[in-house]
Amino acid sequence: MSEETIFSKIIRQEIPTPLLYQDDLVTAFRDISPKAPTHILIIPNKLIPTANDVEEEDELTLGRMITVAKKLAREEGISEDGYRLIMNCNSHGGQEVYHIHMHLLGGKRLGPMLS
Ligand code: IU
Repeated sequence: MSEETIFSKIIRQEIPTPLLYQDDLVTAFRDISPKAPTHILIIPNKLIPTANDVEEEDELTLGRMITVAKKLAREEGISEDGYRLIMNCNSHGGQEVYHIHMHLLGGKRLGPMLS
């Protein structure tokens, strides 16, 4: 049994964070500490702690995360210039919240990804 994080409370709106999108599979909201003019987190409603925990039955959810990212990028007006989608895994990947999430970053030219 995995431990819930603050993201589960955001999904259930026990912490009233404005949601940009929510359906039966995924939820999206703005990152509390934005690293770019647009910085949105897209997360599964189901608690999946890390990319290592993704299972075959989660494939629809993971795909939905990308189609929602595409939709939100269009709404943010960053589709044409481009954006970056990132998912961090465990400590070497820089993961801080153990409920997988896709970062949607854009609105400026981003620097080199690897460092
Ligand atoms: P990471 O990939 O686990 O490193 O990213 C976690 C992100 O979650 C990070 O960018 C935080 O600013 C963000 N975040 C948030 O938006 N709201 C919260 O309540 C918490 C973290 I805790």
